[in-house]
Amino acid sequence: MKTNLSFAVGVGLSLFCASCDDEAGSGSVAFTSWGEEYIEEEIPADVFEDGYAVKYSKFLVLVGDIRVADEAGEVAAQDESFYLVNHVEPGVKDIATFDGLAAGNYTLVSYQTSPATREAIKLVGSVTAADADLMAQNQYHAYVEGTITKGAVSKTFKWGFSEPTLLDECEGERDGKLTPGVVVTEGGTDAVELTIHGDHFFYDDLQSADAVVRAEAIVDADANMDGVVELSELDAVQLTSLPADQYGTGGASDVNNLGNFVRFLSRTLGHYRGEGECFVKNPE
Ligand SMILES: [Ca+2]
Repeated sequence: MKTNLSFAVGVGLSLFCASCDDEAGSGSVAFTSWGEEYIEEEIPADVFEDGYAVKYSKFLVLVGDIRVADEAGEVAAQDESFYLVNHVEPGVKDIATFDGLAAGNYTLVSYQTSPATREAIKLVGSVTAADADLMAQNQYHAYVEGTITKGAVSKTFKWGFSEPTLLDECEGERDGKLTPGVVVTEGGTDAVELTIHGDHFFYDDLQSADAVVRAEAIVDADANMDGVVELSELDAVQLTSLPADQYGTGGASDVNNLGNFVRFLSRTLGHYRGEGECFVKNPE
């Protein structure tokens, strides 16, 4: 069986010693994924500008094609698998671990939240084969179910997203210092959390740092009033029909309705070591 793990040892070092990893020292990088309390528990009403609260019952994301490269772009480790995680399940989940990396700084780390073939999907934790089939057959990179509530108002949603997304040049806080990529130390393990942010679906601006979390427009999109907000109902809401100070798109000029607004946000779920960021790109 073909393995998806591939390693490349530094060629320069191997010219000078027979067992370079021993000479230079080697270590590991262990990637995990976590959806934080917002996905495990709820996004409480005080987070929302308009007093709604959101509880997810399912939050599937495919996290994969993790690459670790040095400053020159030389890939030292890559795992092409896509790990399917249901972030409602409590706890930080182990996904990929790379051992035997020569000690040093690998400043270029990337991963994807992208659709994958069924063969490339690995099940994590309580995720079922049926979940994986759902993702592969629909070519979803994310699938979420949940409930939006405020007082007597309650709306459910079941949304699937098919937006291939490369999260590139990730950096985040490591030992209190903003650090690009990973740092491999001799005999050590750099533990890196690929963090999924569940509140992003409710951001009211695609690019502004002043975006707030709100849900009124999404709740109001339930045109047939059956208590379920469909993505197709979001598609029917033009952004120009919403309050002028909400749902700004910045430079994303092709986003003109609420459905595409939320689809765009589905590309921003992936973060790095908690609040750390990556560049959001299209995979090659
Ligand atoms: Ca509806």
